Amino acid sequence: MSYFSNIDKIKYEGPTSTNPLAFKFYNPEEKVGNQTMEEILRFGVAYWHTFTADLSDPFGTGTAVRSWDKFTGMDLAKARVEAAFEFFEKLNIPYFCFHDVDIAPEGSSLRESNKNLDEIVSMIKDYMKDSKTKLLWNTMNNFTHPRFVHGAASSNNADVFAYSAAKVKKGLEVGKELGAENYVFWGGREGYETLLNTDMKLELDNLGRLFHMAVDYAKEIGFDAQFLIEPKPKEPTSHQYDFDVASGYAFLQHYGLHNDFKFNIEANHATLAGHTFEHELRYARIHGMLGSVDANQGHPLLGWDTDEFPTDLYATTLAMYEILKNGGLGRGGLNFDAKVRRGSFEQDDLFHAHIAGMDSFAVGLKVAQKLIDDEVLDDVVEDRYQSYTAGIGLEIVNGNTNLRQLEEYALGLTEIKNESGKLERIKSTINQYLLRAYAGE
Ligand code: XLS
Ligand code: NI
Ligand code: NI
Repeated sequence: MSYFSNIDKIKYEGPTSTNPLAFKFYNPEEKVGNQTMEEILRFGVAYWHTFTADLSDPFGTGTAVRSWDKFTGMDLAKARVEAAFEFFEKLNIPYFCFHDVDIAPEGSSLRESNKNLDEIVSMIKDYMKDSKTKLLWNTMNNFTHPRFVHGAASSNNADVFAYSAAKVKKGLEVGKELGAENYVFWGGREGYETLLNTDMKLELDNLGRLFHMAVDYAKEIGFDAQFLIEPKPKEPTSHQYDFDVASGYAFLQHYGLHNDFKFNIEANHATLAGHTFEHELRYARIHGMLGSVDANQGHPLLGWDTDEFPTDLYATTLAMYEILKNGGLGRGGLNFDAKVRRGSFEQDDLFHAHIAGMDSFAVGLKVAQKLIDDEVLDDVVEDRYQSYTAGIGLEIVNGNTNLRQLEEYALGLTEIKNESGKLERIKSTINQYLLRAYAGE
């Protein structure tokens, strides 16, 4: 049975194509540097937004029209798998990601939930045999059910900790079964509302304990995926423990987990934390912690996780700049943790949204590669930090000086001369690179 019978395989038709169901910039086989676009970008579809969500919001019920919604329960879960693999094939997407509850309904007990999961996982495994689409990562939803009201590993209730741990154990087994490249922890409710009733130290320690147990169990069963933490500053709790990359990195180092984890960085979470997307990518990159990306964008006027499909070419360019400078994403990828707007309820919108996101990152990739080839920003930065390449600057970075010597040096200075940061000139150059990419140059 076909769920997208009106849609053919999406092909690359080039920048002048007027076919809305074609890629204009994403050409999987095209080489950028010495790899193909497909190899560098490693796009993934988020199962929850694309096959499970109904587009409801806190003020309105679902609007999504989905041909698989005529089913319920396990039949619906199975129909979604069929629809998903048809979608993957038609979109020519190399990866997908899911939470346990996206693919299979929760049962009335943990045992029953696991049984439902096993059934769907084995169906997915069968579909994967005939598909090029692989599992970028899986995760467990330890935040939606009422039992997680006070958190999962950071709950005040030890039974909830145990339940969460049991779910993570299952998640690792599922990841192994399906050959996942990564395993993600997004701390959905790992945070707190108020300190008035919270033992922050115990909650953080327990979170560290669960991560250690996960690392140990993965080793025990021979699941060699890269572990990833996905920071987010707020929502649903007002204080999420994995606020951003910097605080997450401090947490990982404190608990001795930094060699076992990297970060899954989401654009909209970066902006919620008051950072730019590229700030988070840079912070992770320079510490060797950039693992994977949840590719989306926030609404500039709204202060929550709107999870829009990424279409801002400036943002995709600066993101790809960091990713290329990182030498790529390794086992990670660009997972579209993004949802069509509530008003975009038709099924075809799912294709249009992914095409928009894939084309936007393809443009970003090409422009970023050009900026790197021409050393545009390298030259700017090199020039700006010249003072550290000789004289007193070189002494400072080589660790050859101290406060006494620096005082002596400073006392001898008659004038300190700074130079312009030339921000507007740099932005103008980036615009020029973007516009030349549109022109196909
Ligand atoms: C929510 C998160 C979530 C994670 C996976 O804001 O982005 O979707 O990516 O649990
Ligand atoms: Ni995410
Ligand atoms: Ni998010």
